[in-house]
Amino acid sequence: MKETLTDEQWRQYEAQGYLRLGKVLGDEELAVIQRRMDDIMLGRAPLDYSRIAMQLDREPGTGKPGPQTKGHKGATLSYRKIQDLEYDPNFLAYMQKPLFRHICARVYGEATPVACYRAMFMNKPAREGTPLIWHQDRWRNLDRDPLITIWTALDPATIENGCVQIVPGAHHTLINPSNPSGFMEPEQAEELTRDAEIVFLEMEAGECVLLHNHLPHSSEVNNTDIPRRAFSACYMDAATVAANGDRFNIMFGAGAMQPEVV
Ligand SMILES: O=C(O)CCC(=O)C(=O)O
Repeated sequence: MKETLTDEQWRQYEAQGYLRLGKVLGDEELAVIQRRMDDIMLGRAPLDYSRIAMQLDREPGTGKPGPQTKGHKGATLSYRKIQDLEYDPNFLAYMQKPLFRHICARVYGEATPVACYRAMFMNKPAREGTPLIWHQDRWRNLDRDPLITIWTALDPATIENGCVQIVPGAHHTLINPSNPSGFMEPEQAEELTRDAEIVFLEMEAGECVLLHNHLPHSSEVNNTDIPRRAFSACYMDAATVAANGDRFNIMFGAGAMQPEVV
């Protein structure tokens, strides 16, 4: 696995707002991460679950996604979103791969410490899943926008099981800047996609894509018996501060978290 990108790859990323990084997770590493993810959902990972935000894909009783709150919500593979995975040594070690360090250094500057805004499992359980409408990744509670996300397929991601869709090259403009989390109004999404060449990011398990956070993206439900598990890690300048004064866990640079001691 190469640990740097070429100038040509950077040119592609800057023009298109995304770059396929290929298979970053080897087969054995992938198997460990897949098992770990299922263990976390099933409540059998040796983790402090009070630090992990977990959201069910279908809340019993409502059939809708449940609240995104800390703590385990039951032994099931039907979680939609699990965040704070930097507290898991396997995921932290993965997030600190040299290739990702190289990408962060190029985007934020060699000497800039880099933090994680979110380390998130995003799942479309078999025959379930929740549509995610067109949006750009922004969080208005932060004093600046995080710029990049690295999205890793933990299962084959296909059109049928709800792979991520993007509009290449549309990351230079904010489409709905007044929405606190970058979600678009239906008419904005319609205008964006009407004549656009939508790219479906079909990927093999273990493959990664680098996404500019302002690249419009969305995803559909899973119409297959194969889950669509994925890990989405958003990296930002560690100087970023939230409106409530919170700072974030450091991935690269002084004070970086270490997998041996999380
Ligand atoms: O995994 C998905 O379907 C979309 C994830 C997403 O919006 C993100 O990683 O920012």
